[in-house]
Amino acid sequence: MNPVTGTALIYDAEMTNYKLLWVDPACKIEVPERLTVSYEALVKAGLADRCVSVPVREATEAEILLVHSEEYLEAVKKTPYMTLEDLQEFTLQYGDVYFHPNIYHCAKLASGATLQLVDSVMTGKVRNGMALVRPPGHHSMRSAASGFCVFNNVSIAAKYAQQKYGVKRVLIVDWDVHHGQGVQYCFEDDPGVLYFSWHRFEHQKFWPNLRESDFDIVGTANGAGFTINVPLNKVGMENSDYLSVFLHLLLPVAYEFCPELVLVCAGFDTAIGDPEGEMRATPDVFAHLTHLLMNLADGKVCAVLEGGYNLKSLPQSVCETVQTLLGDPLPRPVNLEGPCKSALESLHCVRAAHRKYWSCLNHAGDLPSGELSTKRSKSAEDGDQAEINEEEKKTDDIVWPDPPKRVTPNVQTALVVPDGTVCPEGCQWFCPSEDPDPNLMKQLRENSALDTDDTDVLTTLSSLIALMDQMEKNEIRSGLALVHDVSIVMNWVVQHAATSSCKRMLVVFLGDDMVKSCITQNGNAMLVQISNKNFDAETKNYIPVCLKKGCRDTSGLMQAVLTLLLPLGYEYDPSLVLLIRTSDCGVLESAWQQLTGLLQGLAQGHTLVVMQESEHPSVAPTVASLLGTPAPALGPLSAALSEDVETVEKLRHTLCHDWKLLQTTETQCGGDG
Ligand code: FKS
Ligand code: ZN
Repeated sequence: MNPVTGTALIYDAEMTNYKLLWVDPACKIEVPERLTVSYEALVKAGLADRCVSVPVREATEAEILLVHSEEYLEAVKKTPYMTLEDLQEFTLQYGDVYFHPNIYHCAKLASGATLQLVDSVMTGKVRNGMALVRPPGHHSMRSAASGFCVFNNVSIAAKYAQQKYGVKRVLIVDWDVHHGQGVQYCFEDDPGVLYFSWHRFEHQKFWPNLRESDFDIVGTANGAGFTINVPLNKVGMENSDYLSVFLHLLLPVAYEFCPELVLVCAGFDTAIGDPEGEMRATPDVFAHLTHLLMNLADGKVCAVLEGGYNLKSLPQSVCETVQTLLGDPLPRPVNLEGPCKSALESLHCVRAAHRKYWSCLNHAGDLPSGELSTKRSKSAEDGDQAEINEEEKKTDDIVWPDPPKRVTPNVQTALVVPDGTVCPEGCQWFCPSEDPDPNLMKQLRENSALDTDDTDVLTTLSSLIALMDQMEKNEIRSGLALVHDVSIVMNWVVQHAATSSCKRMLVVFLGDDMVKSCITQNGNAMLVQISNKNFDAETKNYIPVCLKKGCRDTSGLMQAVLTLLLPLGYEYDPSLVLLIRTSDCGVLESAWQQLTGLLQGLAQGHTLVVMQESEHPSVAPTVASLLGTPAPALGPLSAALSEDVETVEKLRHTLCHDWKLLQTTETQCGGDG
């Protein structure tokens, strides 16, 4: 069966046909242009054309009633016939929202568009997609409009997916800067919907000022543990803060949960320049957030627009999201110097509050004793806050560079494999653009470690080196080689990297061979080895991860990948990833595909996979992951072995002095270390 491909884009200009008709400072940022600039940016970037355009429709009453009460629906239904005065009065009963004679129509289209997206993805018409809608949805409640929202688009979609498609586990990722309390209330007791939200909170001083937005609100009854709130208590959060929360909290839990569908409340008021959020994440961070979700749920990711009020960062962020859904190489991650103190404090509190529900967090520390929570440092922070308030807060003046253009190389995946290997669809044999460099061949031949008679080995090595050079020049995205001896090849490749154009190489080695010797203190490579052998970490850039069953236990492996390898990789920011496995490393094919897929967020997708000759059956699945086919789901993960958890935690603890993205608490690194 061919994998599902394609990205749906759902938009209709009709949803720009309502606006605020009176003066209300709280609502003036929610303008029709939000939608037009976003759509136009997609058109201008050539992204809209590459998507499957799906028409909108109105949600039916029955669909709206999946979430809302009849009384509320009946009330909203009357708004098209109200006078301006009546509309204003009607609006008054709700908070920070406005009505307009055409908003009921638009709200039905916004919910209907979201359902069209879910249908397109669930029926396999497309793999994933985005709906650009207005009004947004995540604040609206069973019987109330709130925060520019009339009907709760994403909640309706989740109920619809449960009902129509029997989806048992839905993950809702709310990356909007506001807390989607409407979604939280809708599913608070439902273990079939995992709701994750980070939000500007400032110890409840920020709208919607709810006690139930704090980290210790985790869901009720059977739904306990299935609501995850990450209160952000300071403004100015950056890429590192968001990425840390994904790597150390959302993703481990999401993999344990194993969703069948991912819905994103995709608000971009979390981005730089936004007057509401006042955060500082650059638009390219959304490419990474999107990408990190795309190997869940067999790739079924539906992004639905919520907020976003800076008319420059909003369209940029929308483009980054859609371009990622389409499968283009990711931008190099930028500004990853580690999370701030306040983000770490929140992260720690959330992890502690959820440790009893999720085995991947079971080892997380306890909550700070005494008076709980992020409220502890409230008084300390009040000082800073006053300072910020004194300066005029002007988000309009903030400037940031345009996100770099994401160029797709002509060649997606090049193979260096023995004759007779089947070349899977979408990739091609590697033909070096130049003849092998005679000097290089001489060098290779002179190396005593090689059997010099073996011209095959020499040709393979010189091909690989040529391939790496072409990846470095961005002429080829990724590569895969089947070789006689992965350790020898790895040695050579790493040595070559030291003298080549490769800036930084991340080597990921799955297997028990002794390979550290090729890594030197001053080389330009970092080696992470996952095995069941206890190798010594002699140099800073050799990181041995010893798991009890090596790579055989998928839970342990995923914990190591998500909370150790990926944070290291993101902070190291390699220009090339060398991914190697020995034939006896024991990794399950699906876990290997997850690893391969997740690593595509690094080095703009420049991954060179090296495997043993005998592993030709793995070529097709590996190539698929390199090409962006979502890795198969791992099934709900059981707890990792406690020894493995301890190993990974210990490593994080020792390494977080040098690698700030490994931190999950303020004090982890001993402060004075
Ligand atoms: C003005 C206060 C405005 C209301 C904020 C509503 C945010 C709405 C949103 C949505 F996604 F729903 F659109 N307070 N300084 O961004 O969450
Ligand atoms: Zn928002």
